[in-house]
Amino acid sequence: MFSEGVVLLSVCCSGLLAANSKESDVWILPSEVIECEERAKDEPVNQTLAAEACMRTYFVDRLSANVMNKSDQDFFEREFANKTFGKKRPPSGYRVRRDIRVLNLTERHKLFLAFDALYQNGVLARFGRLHATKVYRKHHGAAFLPWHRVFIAAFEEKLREVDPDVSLPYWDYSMDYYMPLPSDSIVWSKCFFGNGNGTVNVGPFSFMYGGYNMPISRDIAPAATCPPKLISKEDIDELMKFCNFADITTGKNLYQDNSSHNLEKLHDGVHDWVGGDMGVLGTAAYDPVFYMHHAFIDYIWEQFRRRQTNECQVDVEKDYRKLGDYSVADNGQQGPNDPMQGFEYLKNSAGLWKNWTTDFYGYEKAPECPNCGYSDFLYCDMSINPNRPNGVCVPKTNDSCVNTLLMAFNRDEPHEKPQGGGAKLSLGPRHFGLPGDGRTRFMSREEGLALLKQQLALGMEDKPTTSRPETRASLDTTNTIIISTLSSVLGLLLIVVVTLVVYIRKLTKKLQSSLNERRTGDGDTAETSDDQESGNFGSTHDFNIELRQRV
Ligand SMILES: [Cu+2]
Repeated sequence: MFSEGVVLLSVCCSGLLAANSKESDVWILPSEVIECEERAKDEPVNQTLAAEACMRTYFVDRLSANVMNKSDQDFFEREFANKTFGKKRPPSGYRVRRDIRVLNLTERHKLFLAFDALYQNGVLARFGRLHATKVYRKHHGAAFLPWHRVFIAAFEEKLREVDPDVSLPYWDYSMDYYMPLPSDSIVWSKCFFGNGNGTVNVGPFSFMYGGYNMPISRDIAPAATCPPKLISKEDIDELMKFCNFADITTGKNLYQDNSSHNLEKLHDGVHDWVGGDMGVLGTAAYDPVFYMHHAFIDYIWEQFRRRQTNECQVDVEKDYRKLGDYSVADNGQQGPNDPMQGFEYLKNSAGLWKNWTTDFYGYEKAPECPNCGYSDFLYCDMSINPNRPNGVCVPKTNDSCVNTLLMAFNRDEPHEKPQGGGAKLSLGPRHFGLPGDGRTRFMSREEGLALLKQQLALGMEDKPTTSRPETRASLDTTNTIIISTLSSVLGLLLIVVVTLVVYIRKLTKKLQSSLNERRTGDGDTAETSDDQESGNFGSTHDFNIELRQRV
């Protein structure tokens, strides 16, 4: 387990092996390991092996704390299995998901209270453990989108049991992307997700305990060897050029060429970008940010599904990856007929049902210019993105969070002592996101802006036209095609007419000469001269022979 963790830790984005000097900085020995090593010094044993054993004991304890227990299994079976969940409109009714910056203060407060209730009663941890158990049954493969759709719908249903006014918001980071430094975004303040760096100690999720019985922590926009990225609007546009589930999902080959339009890989990048607990599959779903990240991934998928239905004439309930191309691990658990872990009475293909977004939930369109959802935390920027002449909504910076009414959570002191001595819990399977444009929270806004502009200019090179000129360009192309086709047809007609004229002339001459032949009894001279005249038209010659025979 331990060695696997270390290997995976050094696997950089896109699966390239890279020595990561920054990561090694965080290998401070936990106090338990130091104590264990101290004890071993008095024993007649190989000290290197003893040190390894101390580390192993330390981490195995924490990893096992993360696995689903019997009580969790009973919970998911009782709450969701063998019921109508997923088949009928849920007990709490249809709900609409909106960007979290569009919620007003009361709505946010109600949302955070519902999260708190699920934290206090242990439901959040149950979902965290379900997500952490057998991660390859639902990651790095075809089941990723359908499984997470059901997972967050189930979690949302629990939120609504606490407060039926609440629906799960999404975090549209394709807006944060256009800030010079997305790590400055308002979401990383006590008004929303709390701090983005280190143990979460402000905001509605402060001092929530996550995987391994440690308070959740984050490491947004880290200065890694391959700095990760958020998903941009250009990334979403790229996805929307495709028509099939297989085009945007992961199959057997994780490193396939379609990575720039692989929604799971793009999603992995956001996990890496948030870092800390979110960066590791085993701990990600303990951080409430997980659910809002996944609501946005699901929203992107839903837009893709609408395109499949309306523009591609694809049946979204039947379109899956082909047999034998279900997952990297190829563990026979990501096929359409394999049961969904935690929701075993459902098959993976149940995540493709249309009724999720007709009977369960819908999405309010992401905020758009000029009003940006009338949010206090967004503004319309007309100049930053040359790809979008109508402007993009951009979040304000975290110093715009001035209202402290949301501090009603009694978690400002850890209720249980952290067991580690500052160990970085980046162990276990990691996500495999795409490399970003290099922006980290450690640089100045000027540097960030320069990198963002460079990135957007690159996008312009790839796609030299924005949406409007694109339409014009395609119209021009259509015109060119029509004109060239017409001229070719006219040219052909001209050739046919000329041929016919020549032909008729020849025919007339032949008839004339045949008549002369009859009269004089000598036609050979006339034929020779006609052959020379007809030149290229071999068939005319044959015709002449036939004509002569008949005549
Ligand atoms: Cu996941």
